[in-house]
This record gives sequence, C-alpha cells and structure tokens, in this order.
Amino acid sequence: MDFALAFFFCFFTVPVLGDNASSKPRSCSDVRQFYSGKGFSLSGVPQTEISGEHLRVCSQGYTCCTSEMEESLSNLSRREFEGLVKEAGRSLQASLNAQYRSFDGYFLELLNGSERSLQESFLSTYGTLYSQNAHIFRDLYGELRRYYRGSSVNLEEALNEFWARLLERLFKAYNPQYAIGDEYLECVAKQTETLRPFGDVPRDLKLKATRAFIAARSFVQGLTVGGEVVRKVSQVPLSPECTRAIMKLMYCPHCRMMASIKPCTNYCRNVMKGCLANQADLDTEWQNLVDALLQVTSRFSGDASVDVVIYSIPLRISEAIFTLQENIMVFTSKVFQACGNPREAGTRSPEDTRKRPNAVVEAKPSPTSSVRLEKLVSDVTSKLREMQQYWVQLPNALCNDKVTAGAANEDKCWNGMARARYLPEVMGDGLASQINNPEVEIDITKPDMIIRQQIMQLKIMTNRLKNAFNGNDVDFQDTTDDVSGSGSGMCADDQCARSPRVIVPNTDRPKLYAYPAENKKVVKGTGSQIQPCVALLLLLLVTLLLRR
Ligand SMILES: *[C@@H]1O[C@H](CO)[C@@H](O)[C@H](O)[C@H]1NC(C)=O
Ligand SMILES: *[C@@H]1O[C@H](CO)[C@@H](O)[C@H](O)[C@H]1NC(C)=O
Ligand SMILES: CC(=O)N[C@H]1CO[C@H](CO)[C@@H](O)[C@@H]1O
Repeated sequence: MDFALAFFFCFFTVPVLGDNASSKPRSCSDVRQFYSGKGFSLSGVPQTEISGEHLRVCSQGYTCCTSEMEESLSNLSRREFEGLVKEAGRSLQASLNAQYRSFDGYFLELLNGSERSLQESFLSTYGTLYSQNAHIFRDLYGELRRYYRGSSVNLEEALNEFWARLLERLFKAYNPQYAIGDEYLECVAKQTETLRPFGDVPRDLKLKATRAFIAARSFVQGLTVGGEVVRKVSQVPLSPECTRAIMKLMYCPHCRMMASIKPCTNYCRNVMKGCLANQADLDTEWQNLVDALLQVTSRFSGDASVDVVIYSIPLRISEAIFTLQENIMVFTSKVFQACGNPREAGTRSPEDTRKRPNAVVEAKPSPTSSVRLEKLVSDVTSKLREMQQYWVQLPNALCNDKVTAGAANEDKCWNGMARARYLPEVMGDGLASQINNPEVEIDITKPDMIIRQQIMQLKIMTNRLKNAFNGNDVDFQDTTDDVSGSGSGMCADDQCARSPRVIVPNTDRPKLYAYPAENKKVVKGTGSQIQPCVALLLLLLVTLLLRR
C-alpha cells in the first residue's frame, strides 16, 4: 500500500506539480465554499493553494486543505459513509418489518375469525353445555396464540390438554346421575389412548395444525431475526483504514481542487468492497435464510393452506364431539369396566345434552381472505427474492451513477491520485478476497466478531426454518450444560461438516457464561446429535471472542 502510494506519487503527482510550480497559485474559493457549506469554520482555511507536505491521506501536491481540514473531512466522510450503510440497512429492515406486519396481522385475524366462529356456532348448537365450558376453548386459542408468538408452549401438549379437559366435561355432562370425582376422571383419561373417544380428529388436527403453526411461527421469527441481523451489522463501525480510503475517494478531490471530478467506478468498488468485506461474508448464510423463508412461505398456500386449516378448527372439534356422542354408550360402559362403577348421585336423570352438530357449518375463510393470502404470499416472495443478494450488492449500490463517473468517463475520473484511468482490477467479494485490495488495508485473518456472531444467528434461524418446513417442532433449549462440558462434542452429522474442526480448549473461564442468553437458545431439531454441534460452534465463537 505504502509502496503503491509512493509509486503513484512519483509518476502522477510530480509532473503535475512541475507544470504548476511556476504559475500563479490558484484560488481556494471553491474549496472554501464547499467547506463552509459542510458546516465547518473557515478560520485557518487558506485563500490560495499551499504546498501539501502536511497531508496524511490525500496525495501531497499543492492543496487547499490544511491538516485540520483533512481530519475534519475524514471524520465527515466516516460519518457520511456510516450513515449511508445504516440508511441502506434501514430500508432493508423496513421491508422485512412490513412483511412481518402484514403476515402477523393476517394470521392473528385468522385466529380471531376462527375463534369467533367457534363461539357463535357452539353457543347456538350446544347452548349452556358450551357456555359453561367456554373457557376450555378460550384457553385453547390462547395457547395457540402464545405458541405463535414464540412462547415456550408445547403445541402437542396444549392440544392433548385441550382434548383431555373436553372429555372430562363431556363425560360428566353425559353422566349426570353419577358423582364423578377427580380420581375417577384420571382413570377415564387413561382410557382415551385405547378407546379413542374422539375418533381420528385429535390426531389429524394435531398433524395439520402443528404444521401450520410451526410454519407461521418460524416464518415471523425468521423475519425478526433477519431484521435484527441487518440492524446490528449496519451499525458496525468502520475501521480507520476504511475511513482513510473513503476520505481519499470522496474528499481528496476537493483538497486537490478537482471537486467536479467524480471517482472512477472500479476505484469506488474496491474501496467499498474493502470497507464492507466482513458484511459481504454474510452473503451465503443470508441467502440460505431467504431460501428457507421462501420454502416456508410456500407452505402457507396450496393443499393444506394455513387459512383453511385454522378455519377448520371449530368444525373438527365439533366432529370430535359428535363422534363421542355417537359412541357414548359403548365408551361409558368400557370406562365402567375399566374404572369401576361410579357412585350414584341423587336422582337426577340424564338430560338430553346430545345434539347433532349440524348447526356447526364449516366456517370457510372468506374468498377475500384467500385472495389476501395469495397476495401476501406473492408479495413476500418477490420482496424476499429482491433482498437475497443484498450483502454482495451493497458495494455496487453505494457506487451508483450519482457517485461515480460512470463507464463513459473511465479515462477522466478521480482514481485516488489524479484525473486518470483507474488501473487495478476489481476485487472479489468477502474478506478473504481482499488480500490484495489496493485501496483498503485489511487483516484478512481478523474477521469482525459482531458480524461472525450474526452469521451464527442466521445459521441457527435457517436450521429452525428448515425443520419447520419439514413439519418438525422446533424448540428453544438451553445448552449451558453442553458448553460447560468436557468439550468432547464432535459433529456427528452434516450440520457441522462445513465448519472448521477446532480443538476445543478445556477451559471454564467465567467469561464463557457471559455470553448473550439468546445464543444459548438453539434448535432442538430432529436429532440429539445437533446439540453438541451447536455447542461446538458456540465454543468456537467464544474462543475467538476471548482471543480477541
Ligand atoms: C475526528 O474524530 C476524532 C474521533 O472521533 C476526534 O477525536 C477528532 O477531534 C475529530 N477531528 C476533527 C478535526 O473534528
Ligand atoms: C383478536 O382478538 C383479541 C381478543 O380476543 C384482540 O385483542 C385482538 O386485537 C384481535 N386481533 C385482531 C387482529 O383482530
Ligand atoms: C497554469 C497551469 O499550468 N495550470 C495547470 C495546473 O495543473 C492543472 C492540473 O492539475 C491544470 O489543469 C492547469 O491547467
């Protein structure tokens, strides 16, 4: 870099100096105007050009910039560039947020609609039997909402609990002439496994509902995690080397009185690729996340579309109740066989609580609802595709035609030293490709830790989404114990195959546990072998953090 600088200095700057050396010093009025326009004081700013040996970033020809001006402009260029990166991140976040809001609103309305239709139709069909037990259904919907919101609700257990409570209530209601205590009900509950009083409905509903809910929940989680990653990464401060490069790109032309000359496009790209090298390393995992989100999105429509499944809940429950009613004699006598005859309670004869559930018509999602779902899915899909390349496109986006001289002016652009063609080739994407970046000095062995951590978050979320796509419940789980273990966890499956093998240090420094809690939440996944892998990845991360 320094060598390159000296090289350019000799071959570009000196002849220019020579030309001008004998002539009258040029006025700094343009620079003064520009400088005060940026809000800086003009005191100490020269009226005419001065010799530039004091310059530390810009090349040292005749200049209008003092050391202090150079520093102020460096600071300014850092602030402006960080502002641009944040701004770009904010618009990506806004897009993710907008999708979150539209899906979330839609899904909660679906749930409300389903619950409302259950309340209305059950009240008219079952009357007091329903109204006395309405809380069972309210609780079910409450659990479904909480699960969707990301609480640690076990969906299967919540559904099982619902059926168990419903059975208790119905069994009592159909046998009012008996005094049925809690102990007896426990025995009744034990018979459900074999007697299946509700037929196939519980199993079938569990299958369909869990698929829909797992997909919905992981989808909104994915959008949230994506937004958080963007927010954190967009706030990563620039390195001093990057600040120098940006200064040279943006404001050295002013110091050299070439304010009207825009930077060469490739020059700008190299600066941005260098400055945003770590960010570009998010690319693979970001693309994976978007792919996984797209996959899960495809689950919302189609055969068992999410609206149909959720709207069918009242009808399915009603079918289950009907099945029990049809078989109540047989069921009761089998229960009596297994649990013994319950004590008679007075003379109350069974009232006819049995009603055919024909009043419970299938509440179908309205046509506008399915149109809305289709539009939602197609919007989300196109928006996600748009943002898939974000991290590698960012450098080019920041070197747009407004900023750079463009292809037409390749010979007459600011190349960092003079108004001339920019010769070096454009670097590739990512940190490893910056080893020969002529504009930004980077230690490619020192990746940015904030960004590494966010890459981890993306991996974890993608894995969760893939599980959701396959209908597997994914759960938060604390792996503190695994991390503090002997460190013998080795990758047993392809989850870790891509990550480098490391020798896990056998350390129990307390810093290990100061790790943010959110990172301890990992995917339970399909097999127990994933846990050691995640633990290993976390350890690798912690080790890197400690070494820093
Ligand atoms: C530039 O920024 C640095 C660090 O923020 C600060 O210490 C310095 O005073 C600033 N210089 C000028 C001239 O504003
Ligand atoms: C859904 O119903 C709950 C109360 O049951 C209410 O607080 C919420 O605002 C409703 N949401 C929508 C989207 O209608
Ligand atoms: C008077 C004179 O020769 N001025 C020249 C000084 O150098 C610049 C290039 O840096 C020329 O554009 C001027 O014509």
